[in-house]
Amino acid sequence: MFPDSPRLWQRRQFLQLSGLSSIGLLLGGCGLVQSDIIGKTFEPFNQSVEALLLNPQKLVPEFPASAIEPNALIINTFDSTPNIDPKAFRLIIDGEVNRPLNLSLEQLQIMPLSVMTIRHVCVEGWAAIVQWGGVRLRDLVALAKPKANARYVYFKSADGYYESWDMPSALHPQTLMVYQKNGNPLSVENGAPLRLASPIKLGYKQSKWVTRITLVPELLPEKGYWEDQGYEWFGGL
Ligand SMILES: Nc1nc2c(c(=O)[nH]1)N[C@H]1C(S)=C(S)[C@@H](COP(=O)(O)O)O[C@H]1N2
Ligand SMILES: [Mo]
Repeated sequence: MFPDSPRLWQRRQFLQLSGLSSIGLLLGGCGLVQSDIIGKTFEPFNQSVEALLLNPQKLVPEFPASAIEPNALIINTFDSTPNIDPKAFRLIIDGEVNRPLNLSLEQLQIMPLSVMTIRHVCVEGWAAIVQWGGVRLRDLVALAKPKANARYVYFKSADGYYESWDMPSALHPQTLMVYQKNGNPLSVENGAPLRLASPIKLGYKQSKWVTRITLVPELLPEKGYWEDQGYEWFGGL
């Protein structure tokens, strides 16, 4: 359905990126609804990626902006802070997708901005109400046209951190790839240019400096930086 010519492909991609909305993604005429991602078996406990994209899950209540605790978010980085040139930055989305993506920060920033004020909870015993702004991960996954067998999502970070998430959590409407914190551009220490943020997962699931998102059918022996040292994998809140 998508022409092989890189130029045509880029044009299609740009049109889709610039006109993107969750509803438009699935129902709009941009050629995004593909017969190959519709009509696969519905698994109740382990819902298919297409069912999850069509049925957004229940929203977690958010806080008003007045509840933001500007100094409560403690920088928590296991090693050193990577310095990524935002101009050279690319987010790769690959694995079990029909259309692997390689997106610049600019392309991410022309997609619809979602802003949410939520509580960040670290297992080390602190929490902070933070406002995050960025792109819904579900929109990015939909854009990459996931294959029916995609069940988990791996996040690779520039500091060597890695994480894996279950598909329902990754496609939750409040799971965002963010580039703003408390109304400002994300700082390098907090994960710039792009990090994960979600009110449904503990802090260690929320990878900073994400450069690659890979959809996979099964979990690998490596499940996450902290998980591989004994932390619980699901990390739900
Ligand atoms: N790449 C990367 N992401 C990471 C971490 C890390 O060390 N490296 N630490 C995690 C932990 S334990 C927490 S609590 C949050 C902290 O985010 P902050 O440093 O922006 O407060 O980032 C998470 N994401
Ligand atoms: Mo944490």
